[in-house]
Amino acid sequence: MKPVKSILPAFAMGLLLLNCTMLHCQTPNDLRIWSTRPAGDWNEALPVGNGRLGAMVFGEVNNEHLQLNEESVWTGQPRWDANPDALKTLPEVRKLLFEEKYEEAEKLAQSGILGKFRRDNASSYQTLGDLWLNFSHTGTISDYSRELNISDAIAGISYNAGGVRFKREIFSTHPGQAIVIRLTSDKPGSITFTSRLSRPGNKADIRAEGNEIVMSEHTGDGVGVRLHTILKVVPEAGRTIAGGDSIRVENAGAVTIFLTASTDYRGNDPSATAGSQMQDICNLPYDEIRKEHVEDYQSLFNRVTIDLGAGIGNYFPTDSRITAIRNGFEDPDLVELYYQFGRYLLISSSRPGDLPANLQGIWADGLTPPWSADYHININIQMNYWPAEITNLSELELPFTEFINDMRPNARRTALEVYGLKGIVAHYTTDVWHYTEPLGDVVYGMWPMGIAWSCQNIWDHYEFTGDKEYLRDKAYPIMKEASEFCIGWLVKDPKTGFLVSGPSISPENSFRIPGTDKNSSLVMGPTMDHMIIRDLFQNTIKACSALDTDRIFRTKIEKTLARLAPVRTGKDGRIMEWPEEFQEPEPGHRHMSHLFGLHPGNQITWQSTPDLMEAARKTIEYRLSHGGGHTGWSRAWIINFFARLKDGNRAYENVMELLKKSTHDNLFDNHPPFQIDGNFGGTAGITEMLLQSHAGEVELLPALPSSWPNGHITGLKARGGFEVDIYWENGKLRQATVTSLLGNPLRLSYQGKISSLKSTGKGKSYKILENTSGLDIGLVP
Ligand code: FUC
Repeated sequence: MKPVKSILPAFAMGLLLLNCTMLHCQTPNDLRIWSTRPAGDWNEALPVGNGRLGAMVFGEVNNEHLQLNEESVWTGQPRWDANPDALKTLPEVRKLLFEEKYEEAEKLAQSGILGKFRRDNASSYQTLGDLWLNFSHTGTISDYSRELNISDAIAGISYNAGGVRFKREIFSTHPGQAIVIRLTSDKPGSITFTSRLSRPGNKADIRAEGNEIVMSEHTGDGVGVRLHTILKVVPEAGRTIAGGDSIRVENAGAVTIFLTASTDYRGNDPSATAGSQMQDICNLPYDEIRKEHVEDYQSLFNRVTIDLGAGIGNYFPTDSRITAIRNGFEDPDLVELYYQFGRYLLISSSRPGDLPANLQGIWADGLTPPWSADYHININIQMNYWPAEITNLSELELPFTEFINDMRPNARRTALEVYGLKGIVAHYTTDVWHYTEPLGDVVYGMWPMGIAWSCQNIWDHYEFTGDKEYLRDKAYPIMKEASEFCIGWLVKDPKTGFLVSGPSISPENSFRIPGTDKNSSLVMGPTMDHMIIRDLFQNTIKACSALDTDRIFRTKIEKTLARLAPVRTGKDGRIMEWPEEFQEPEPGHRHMSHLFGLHPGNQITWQSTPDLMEAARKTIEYRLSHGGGHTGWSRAWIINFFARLKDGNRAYENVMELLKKSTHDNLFDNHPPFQIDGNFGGTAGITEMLLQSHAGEVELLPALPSSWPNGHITGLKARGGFEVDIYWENGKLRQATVTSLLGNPLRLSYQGKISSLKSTGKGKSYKILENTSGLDIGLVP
């Protein structure tokens, strides 16, 4: 790709910059998503969130709109929808599949194993409602700007109206558990507006009294949570009039608006919870609330800095930068912004004690968001957490572990009643009521690997933090039960003698039944299942050793592992997705499940399986040449694949494709309309280009593209408890610093050069330089 910036005539750039200065626009290295116009639709609005409570800020001058979310606003209830015939049907489906009677097997599994109830229509995440602030500015509006500053997690709107400069600051504070809006102007007594709450469906009870509006509803027409929202308007000077569902403020000097909300999802009284949250915050000075918010946010966000080289992009509004990227412009600052935005989104949608980030994090409009904005566990939620450990946000992974932990009672019941087995199992998706039964259509529903895959993220938290208590009390009990299920689930393939998983699918993909024009999905032994089970078994064995526990169980896993079907390559050199080399009706399918071993797994590496690396590359190329990567999350996964293949330029090409084809103007991942996994997968992929630690060594700059010749990244984390800063120049390592947080041995690599320390000092930092024959590691005094 030709870097357009190098051919922009200098005088044109000068003019642009001059213009920009006049427009109050940004300075380089600002981490701001900004625009010179209000959001035209939801996908242009700006997200704020404190892990639980969030808003999309539209920024209209006369009609400010905040679409609100609270993570537990869900319809539905706990249910049990397992197919009562499952247990007796299972052996027959397996027999039919081993006899290669795919059509019959799939039909039987559909009627006899999958539950008949369509759970996807029975429960959904929903919007909390909408907040409206109606101003009636007249006269000329000028110098409008709307931004989200992701270095302090504050959204801002400013404009001139009738010669007065107005400003709004909006954030969602984690310490304060509230959304806070501050309205100011440069002319005393000039702020006049009406505030109102509403909720789609018009079923909410909304009352305004004094300085407060209260909104409550029992969602799902009574089958769902009860929600309670309080809005409090605190003006400085001026007067307040409440009536009906709104509060009017006239001629105030400045106004602070607080919004708190709760549901009864955790068994609490939501009005008491929202009330006490309001009580705790509404009398504090704004500056203090703001300061505490920024400090709390930055304690997480500031752990990582990134510089991929400077451009002129920061001078331009984010929407025009996305357009420029689509037209071939290279904008390393936008990649930095996109990268840090992924971290911003995780900090804003996943805090310890809260629910994990769903398909849309916490930001979803309306009463029926796509896929109910649920928790898909056949890649999506796992991808949400890929950046957590590596970008130094370890504690934000904990909601995911807790969520899987909370699924265990249902998951145990499903293992026992549906499959007659010990242990825990869940399928392609779940919701806040933690359902685990196989439901829906075979092509996505007949896949009992949801928990087993999640165990990888759960184990990773231990690998990065070395937190033994977490391993003993949280991770290992889940991994043990997931392994118990898999041990019982695997059956001997009469043809090969290996243990295989089935009946199961390769997530959401189909094959052509040999000799027919029909498609099917169900087999005995999809490759991905074996990769996931191998990963789970290997990690559970390591966990047993680390905790010095369950030796008999450990031996049982080892014996099962030894008999597990190996990865096979087909005649054309690609990794086989199914046990046979079937024809593929959709060769560019978005799921690339049989590459799990390359990423997020570690079974396929240059160090241990170079042949499979070549096969993996062919597999990706084939998918891409047939239109693969067409969803944001799929494209983001491809970045991670090429990073693991150590092909920096191909990884970069896919970063650009993600920005060009799957990114909205507000930098949200576009999976029409929005899905957050692509954002998280993108941030993870860029990290994997600069640092990897999955193959037993800490590898610096494994996939540095030629487009980022100079730069640095600081504060990344590596397995084994290391914090890593890397600086590079002219495409080569200039210097790295590795700080050992746990005192573990360190094996470092850079471009094939390897250096090791048998032990490191806990808390000690080491400076790494490349020399002609290897790497120098020196203790930083
Ligand atoms: C998986 C994907 C879809 C979508 C859905 C929520 O099933 O195949 O693209 O992301 O999850």
